Amino acid sequence: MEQGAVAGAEAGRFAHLSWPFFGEPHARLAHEAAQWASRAVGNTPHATDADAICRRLVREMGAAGWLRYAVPSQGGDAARLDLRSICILREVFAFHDGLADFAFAMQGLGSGAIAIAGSEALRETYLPRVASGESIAAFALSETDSGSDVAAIAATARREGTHYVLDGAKTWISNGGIADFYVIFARTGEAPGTRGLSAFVVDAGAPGLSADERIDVIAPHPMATLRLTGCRVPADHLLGAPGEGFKIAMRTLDIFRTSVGAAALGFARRALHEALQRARTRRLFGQMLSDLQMTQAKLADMATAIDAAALLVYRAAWTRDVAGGAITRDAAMAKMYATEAAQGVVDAAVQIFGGLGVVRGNPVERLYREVRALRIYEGATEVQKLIIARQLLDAAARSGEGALP
Ligand code: COS
Repeated sequence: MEQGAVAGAEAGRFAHLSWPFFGEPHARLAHEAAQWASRAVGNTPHATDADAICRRLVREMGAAGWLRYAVPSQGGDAARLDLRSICILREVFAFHDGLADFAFAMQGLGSGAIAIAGSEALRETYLPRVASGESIAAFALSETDSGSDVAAIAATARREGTHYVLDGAKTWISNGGIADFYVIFARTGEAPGTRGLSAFVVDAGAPGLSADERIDVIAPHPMATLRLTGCRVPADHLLGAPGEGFKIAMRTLDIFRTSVGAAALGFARRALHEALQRARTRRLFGQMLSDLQMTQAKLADMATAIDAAALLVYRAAWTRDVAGGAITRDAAMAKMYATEAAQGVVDAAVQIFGGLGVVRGNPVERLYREVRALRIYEGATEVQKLIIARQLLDAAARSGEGALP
């Protein structure tokens, strides 16, 4: 589809910005970002050079000022991030191109732990460069045997004088290979499990760090396994106190999990948009595809799922921005529901396109590949269910719910 037509369709899909979660600046942000994206972001059907595209997107998003929404550069206080703005931008960028959403989001996720727990010196050194797009950030939590089960992290960090020495491997690291620095979580051993982990800022050029093992995924983007072999990191690159790494990771994810739901929304809205165009122009059985009730039922389910997802995403974002307090449960609901719903919406769009829907280069084929990982990364759907259920059970135990009056 022509970029102009996509931009034209955008007015309708911003109707939700009149919901009470938003102020006038949010609507303005969405329209400005959409205009920029329709000019600057190409639809990369199956990127052959995802590294180069991401580097360019980060530079251009920095220059255009978008990255400042994901990275609190002045003073570097994570509390100042406006999560609704992050979500709006992810929706807009995902609508146009998964790599654009990826480039934007990873700057925030990769530097979020510094904004949350970094010393003033670390915040001043790293955050302005991430916000301007001069520096690329990455978040290195997962390991081969520690994806959902963060307590099983095996990479170690031991103190040696003025440095920590890191050993082990981290994997599934987005921006691995192109990042200028990594926030790496490793075991410092203050206590077993989650209480013995710490977070470090490690420059890509640190001796003993290698990011050469690249991982090729179905929606190509920069990703690698990191090897740490006696990797020396200055002790003042520790984030927060030793042993606080797990909580820092979870606080970072509380922010960005909600925004994964927003990216899913962007993919789903694009899928519905493409499906509507197709249904209105495809003739079969002597009528239009859109005249068939089975098509109409699909479109109705898609639109309802999108609105339900948007309500959960922006409820979580509004709660963080305005009402205050923890959003762990709300973020988990938003991420889980929006990503699962988007998978269904994109799948329905592929079905409406028929054979064309699986032809490489078709927008819905791209969406089909792009949406899948969202149900896995930053906490799989199963992890979100654990988080929601635990909170319910804890609240019930505290209030004595379940006991007969
Ligand atoms: N914010 C702040 N603190 C948090 C928190 C949050 N969102 N979630 C948990 N904590 C705290 C808990 O309060 C607890 O504190 P105390 O030690 O003081 O009691 C501590 O952290 C441990 O919490 P918990 O017992 O819930 O940890 P579990 O090991 O049971 O882990 C899950 C729970 C599975 C939910 C967690 O490991 C998780 O989110 N896993 C998925 C990780 C992930 O997203 N991986 C993808 C990598 S990024 S692509």
